[in-house]
Parts: sequence; C-alpha cells; structure tokens
Amino acid sequence: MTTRRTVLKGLAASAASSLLGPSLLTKSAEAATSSAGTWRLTGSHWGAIEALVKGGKVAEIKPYENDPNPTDMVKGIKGVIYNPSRIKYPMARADWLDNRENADRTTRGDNRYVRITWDEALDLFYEELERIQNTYGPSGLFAGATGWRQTGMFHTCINHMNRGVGMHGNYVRKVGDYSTGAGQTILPYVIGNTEVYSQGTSWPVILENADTIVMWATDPMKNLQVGWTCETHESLEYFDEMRDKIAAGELRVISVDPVRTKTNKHVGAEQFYVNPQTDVAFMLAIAHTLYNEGLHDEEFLNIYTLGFERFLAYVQGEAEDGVEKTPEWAAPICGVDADKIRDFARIMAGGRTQLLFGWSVQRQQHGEQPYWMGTIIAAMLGQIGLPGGGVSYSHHYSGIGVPQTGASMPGAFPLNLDLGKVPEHDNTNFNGASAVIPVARWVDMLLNPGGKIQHNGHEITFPDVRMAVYTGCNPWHHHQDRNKMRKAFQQLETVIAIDYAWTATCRHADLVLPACTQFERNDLDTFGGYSNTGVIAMHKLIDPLYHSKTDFEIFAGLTKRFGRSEEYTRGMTEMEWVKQTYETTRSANEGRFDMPSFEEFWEQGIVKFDRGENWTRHADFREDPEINALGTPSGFIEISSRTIEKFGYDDCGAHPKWMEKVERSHGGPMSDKYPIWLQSCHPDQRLHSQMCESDEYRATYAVQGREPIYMSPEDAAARGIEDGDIVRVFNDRGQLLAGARVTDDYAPGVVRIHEGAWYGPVDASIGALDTYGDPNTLTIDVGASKLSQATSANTCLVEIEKFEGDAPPVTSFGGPTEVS
Ligand code: PGD
Ligand code: PGD
Ligand code: 6MO
Repeated sequence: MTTRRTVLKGLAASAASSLLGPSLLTKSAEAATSSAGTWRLTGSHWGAIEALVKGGKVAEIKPYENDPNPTDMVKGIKGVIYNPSRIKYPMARADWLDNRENADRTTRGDNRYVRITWDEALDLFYEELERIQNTYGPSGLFAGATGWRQTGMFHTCINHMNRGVGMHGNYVRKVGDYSTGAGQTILPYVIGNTEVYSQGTSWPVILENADTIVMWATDPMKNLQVGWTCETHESLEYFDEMRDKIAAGELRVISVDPVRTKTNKHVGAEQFYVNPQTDVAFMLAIAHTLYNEGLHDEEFLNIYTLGFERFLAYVQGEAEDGVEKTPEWAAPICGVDADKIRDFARIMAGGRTQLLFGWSVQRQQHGEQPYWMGTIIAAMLGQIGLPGGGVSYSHHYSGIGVPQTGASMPGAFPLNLDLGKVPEHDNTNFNGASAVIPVARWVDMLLNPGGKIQHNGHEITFPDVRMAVYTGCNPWHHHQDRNKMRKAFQQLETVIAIDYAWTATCRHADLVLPACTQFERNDLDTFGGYSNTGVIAMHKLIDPLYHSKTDFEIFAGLTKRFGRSEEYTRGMTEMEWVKQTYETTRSANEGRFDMPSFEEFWEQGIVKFDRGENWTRHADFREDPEINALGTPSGFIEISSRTIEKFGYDDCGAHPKWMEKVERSHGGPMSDKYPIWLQSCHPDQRLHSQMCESDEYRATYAVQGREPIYMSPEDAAARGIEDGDIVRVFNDRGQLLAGARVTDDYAPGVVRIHEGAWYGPVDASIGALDTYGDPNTLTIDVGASKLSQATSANTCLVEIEKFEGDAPPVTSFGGPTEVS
C-alpha cells in the first residue's frame, strides 16, 4: 500500500531527479550543479522571486518573471540574508546569565552578550518558563505579541511559538493589532464587520462605475508593494488604468492627504490638503453641507440606517455642544476654505463616488471617529452597495479588490494544542488579572501591574508580568515611546527574543535565539492574499546560516525538554508537513479546482487558478437589508450607537464627534512648543523594520547613514536646514538624529519618518539620543480611546534643528558586543 510515508521515502531515494524541486537535492547532487548555479523560485512578502544559488550561496535575486509589477525592494532581499546584523549564535545578556532574575536590569540595552550553545539556550528557556509558572502562574508570562513574520504557511513562526510555549503553560495574550486597532473595533458597531480585513468591491467595477474616487489618507501604490502572504502585485495594474481614465477626463480622483503621495504622483490625482488629524472636523462640515443643501439621500438613510436624527442634531448645533458644524466652523481647524468644503461635498454628491480610506488616519487619538464619519458620509450619499459607490477601508492592502478565485488556500501550522491535550502547567488562575489585553497597551501593563483600564465595554486588569517571549515581531520597532519602554523593560526579569536579525528587541532581551530566514527553509504559501490567485512553493535556497535553526526545530528542541517534542512535531519532518499541507489544500479544492500532484507542484513552483467574478461590496445588503442584515446590533448601518453609548466613554460616544487631540499642529494643543507634526507612515523601501538591516539597499535611501526625515522647503528654510543635512528631532519624550530630505510633496508643518527605522541609542540610559532615526523614539503611547485602546502613533509633535558638530556613529546595526 502506498502511504504518505512511502511516497516521501521514494522521493528521498530519487532526490537528484529533476521531478523534485532543486531544494530537495542531496548535498552531492547540489555540488554538481553548483558551478553554473541553479535558479530557484520562492515567495515572499515582496512577491515571488527567483534566486541564483551557486556553491551554496545566493548569488543573485530577481523578481519572478511573471510578476506584472515587481517592487524595487526585491533589490534588498539578498541583504536580508547576508548582513552584519544576522544573529550567528544563541546569546545571553552578560549580567543576566550570571544572576538571572537578580540581574541588574538598568543595564539592559547596553548590548553586551555572551555566546552560549543551543543546549544551554534551550535549557535556560525551559528553566525560565518553569520558574515563572511555578512562582507566578500564567499571569507572569506574556507571549502574546504578534507581527509580520516572514511568509510561508508551515513555518509561520508565531504559530510555532504559540504551540511550543502553549504546551508548557498558559500565558497572557493580546487582542487586536497595531495596523487597524481603532478601525477594527469601531466598524463592527457601525457597519457590522471590521471592513479593514474584508474583501472589497472589485477594482474593475470601481474603475468602470465611479465618477469620483476619493483616496482618503491612503497611498495604495506604496502599500501594495507588500502582502501578508506572497504578493502577486496584480492590484497595481489598476493604477495605470486609473491614470489613463483621469487623463481622458473620464474619472476624477481626489487625494485627501497632507502629503502628495506616491500613488497621486503616478495617477495624477487632485491634491487636497487637510491639516493633520482634523479630518473629522472637515467631514462634519461635509455632512452639514450635504444635509443643508439637500444633497443627502433621505430614502437610503430611512431604509438602511439607524440614528441619523441624533447625529444630525449634533451637526446642526441643536444638541450637546450647541455648535453648528458649518464649513466656516471647520475651516480654521482643518485648514480648508469653507467654500472649498462645500465644493467637495457637491462633487461627491454630483455622481457616483467611491471613498477609499487608508489606515494611518485611525492610528491617532480618537482614530475611531474618522472611520465612523466615513460610513456616515457614504450613507448620506446613499451609494453603499452600488458599483463604484460607497466606502472601503481596505483597497491598499494585500491585493484587496482583485477579483477572488474562490479557491481554498493552504492552512498554517497548528498553533493550538492537539485535541484533548492540556499544557504541562494547566493552571488557568490569572490571579484576578485579565488573560487578554489590548495589543498596544502592553507597556502600560508592565508599568502598572494591577492597574485597570476600560476596553470595548469591559474592564481590563493588568497582570503582573515577569517574563516575555517575542518572535516574528519587533516590539522595539512597533511600539511607541522608546524611553517609556526602557523603563517598562526594567520590570521584566526575563526577556526572550527569537529572530534572525539582531534588532533593538534583541538588544533589550536576556536570551536571544537565532532563527533562520525563510530563504533557508522549505515551505509553501498562498499566492495573492484575498485574490487567492494560487499556491506557491517556497524552495529553500541555502542551508541555515551560522548556527541558526528553523523555528520548528527551535520549538521541537524546547518541547523535548518536557517530553512533548513528538506531540509538537506530530512525528513529521519539514517536508512532510509541507506536503501534507499541500495535500489538504488539494482535497479542499477537489471537484472545483484542479491541482497537480505535490511532486509536480514542487517542480513547477506555482499553481494558478482562474480569476474570479467581479463583485460589489454590500450589494446584497442593499438588495435586501432584512435577509442580508449587517452584523451590527440592529442589522442596519448605525449612525448613532446605543451599544457604544451605554459604555459611557468620554472619548467615544453615541455618534462621531470632533474631539481635540492632546497634540495637534497648525494651531492645536502643544503646537506653541513643538510646531511640527510627525507622521510615521509605512516605508516605501522596507516592510516595517524588515530589510533595514540590508546594508547596501539601505545606503540607497539613507542620508549620511541616517534614516530620512521628509520635510517641506518652508520648514527647512525656517531652520537653516538643507537637503542632506543631519538634523536632531526632539520633543519631551525623546530625541533622534535623521537625515533631511527637503521636498514640496510635504505641506508646511508636516514631516515624515517612516516607521521601522532601527533604534540605535548612544547608550542604555533613558532619554539617550537615537543615532539612526526610529520615529517611535518620539511618538506618544496613549490609547486611541477607551473603546479600542489602539495605538495613537500619528498623534505626535516635534521640533527639528540642524545638528552641529560630530554626529555619533550609528549603533543600530552589526549585532551585539560579545563578551566572555
Ligand atoms: P516587523 O519589522 O515586520 O514589524 O510591527 P512588526 O513587529 O510586525 O517585525 C517582524 C520581526 O520578525 C522582524 O524583526 C523579523 O526579523 C522577525 N521575523 C520575521 N520572520 C521571522 C521568522 O520566520 N522567525 C522569527 N523568529 N522571526 C522572524 C509592525 C507594526 O508596527 C504594524 S503592522 C503597524 S501597522 C504599526 N505601524 C506603525 C506606524 O504606522 N507608526 C509607528 N510609529 N509605529 C508603528 N508600529 C506598528
Ligand atoms: P500609511 O503609509 O501609514 O499607510 O497602510 P496605511 O494606510 O496605514 O499612510 C497612508 C497615508 O495616510 C499617507 O499618505 C499619510 O500622509 C496619510 N495620513 C496620515 N495621517 C493623516 C491624517 O491625519 N489625515 C489625512 N487625510 N491623511 C493622513 C499601512 C499598511 O501598509 C499596513 S498596516 C501594513 S502592516 C503594511 N506595511 C507596509 C510597509 O511596511 N511597507 C510597504 N511598502 N507597504 C506596506 N503595506 C501595508
Ligand atoms: Mo500593520
């Protein structure tokens, strides 16, 4: 009988056969092909790529030949594999190794580490888990952070950590994410779904039917360069069509943004400047105009929505603050002339209008409000559910809007325990504290054990956490306010970081375990998140470098310490998992989509499916709102929400409102002291902090070795700053060095440092100057509101000065200082 195992045995025996992917070749067979080199296909967040492997080394990487719009970032991938910041061996913080929980925590961050063996490292990891569970129980351990792990369904490292650590004991977890924390919390109350992660109206439908597209705080051509799974870049095709339609006068596209975006420059949209963080005031005045000029769709509001009257009373100044939200009221706040606001409302009401929101605008204080207002404006226009009309919160993300094939995609490595199994430490007593906390509040948690906060209608009690485990995420990039983090990390007795790059998270950890990159392992992935265009084989390019291991091997090693390795791996090897995952996908698609045998798939590299039908979001709800009710409490669009009102929050109430921010530029609070708004948007040339370590690629955009800060000519001239200068950027929370890039794409009073720039402090002290330019040295760490408790990274004011004298060297890259 042929079983899965016998097939794989057969495969191993004939490993040099061309039927097999090159990464299955035995070492001797590989050596034979090595002088000419072998091209191998694999996938990545940056799309499918082909790599020339020669003599066990990656010699060259180029985009997959059928990628319609490859990203320039492919040039940085080789440097992700080979760079001086790779973690070579397991390392322990020098003082911690000697003294463990009694170590001096104030020296955390001084980057002094001792090389240890894998056995020692995994013993230490296990001993610390035991100590924490025995001393504090599950509330002492935080292992809940998540992030942009590399692609590949089997090796999804966060699942490996959750399964491995979860077999040992319970721990504190998180809910929500940094990307859309405010949006994903508010929109289910308003329109019944997170919307941010939902399939949107197909691009062809939008481009064919819309008269006007409003790109509201979104830069899709920048952000669609990467995908959560292997990106196909199909969605980028539509922007050429958009450009051509604008040029032909068939489509009007307006970009509401304080910055002229990459997308705008490509398509030639109309630039519409609003003052940062003031969109809600602008939108309230639009609502006022739509209503008072009779441009709103009363029938739509009656049939499909609830609570308009209550909101209207606020807009008309008949309730609450008694202030009428006229364009004249909004103009000084949002910086747009009253007449221009009225024009804007009329343009939207004058034809079919598609609103497309990005996510940055909800990563600010009261970030729920602009999203709620977006739905209300779309409802007032009455076009939700029509082709080319309504509102989207997701068309800049992972290929949303590319018609979906409908095929089933591969599942990930199981993150949970196997059925019926309990962890070694099955204690579920969190000592009265919450087991799940809102993701962006974990630093507050460390600083306030026992403290209480509100979150989405519930009270959260912070646990007393003593140990944290991080993998597949880089909290010393992703979280706000570094100096607050430095204090918070002094509370932790043990920090474990698993990564392939020596990030600032490693620098602040006690035990660092070297994972390998995705290019050093075999896997498979969804090709085109949301579009489900196909399945891609991720062929291993080279063996794990230095002493690194796959996350699978690391947690197999950890679980062995408590006798559960077999359960963890289910007795299967990497390739057995990859093959089984493929076969499960093939079965799920049987009768609907043909998929070849695993061996053929592995050889050909990509299985593609026929593109799906065009689709319009919310068309079914429009057609029958009773049968296709939304997921809101009432089933209708909730312009006012009784559920939220009952929570009684002062920063997110019964309907959207304009609320002042703790810091706001252009005349807002704190602008006397720090007049410039710092936005920390997503990088054009990185994926967050990934690829920052890619030295040669970084050199193509760095300014005197520092992260660029983009600013207007007016702001530069007022401070005597020239393009290419090193500048110091500061506020009461911190200070950093960056390199000035002066460009009139930025409105006066608006600057940008892309998130993900590696933190490189001059020393371990709180307040230390950051030498490279991590914007989270400056950002504020407060919850967007009591509802979402999401990040408010884009509520941030700074001042800038030209840096005089000798700039300290950049300390971010190159790994730890090894001590014996
Ligand atoms: P990445 O840089 O992608 O950032 O934050 P996130 O933590 O996800 O970090 C991933 C880390 O995992 C890297 O260090 C990488 O080397 C490691 N890694 C990748 N693959 C593997 C693997 O297979 N195994 C192991 N062990 N490690 C691996 C992103 C977060 O940042 C997000 S999504 C958003 S939206 C936020 N955005 C902003 C923002 O707009 N502005 C500011 N100021 N701050 C933000 N932070 C947030
Ligand atoms: P950003 O680039 O941060 O992207 O997607 P998101 O939409 O959050 O911001 C988009 C636009 O919002 C910018 O042009 C900015 O000027 C504008 N904006 C910011 N604040 C305001 C405001 O107050 N008002 C108005 N009107 N406009 C404002 C992020 C998404 O991108 C996420 S969450 C992830 S995890 C992915 N990350 C990356 C990445 O790291 N690198 C690339 N290249 N692509 C990504 N795609 C994804
Ligand atoms: Mo995100």
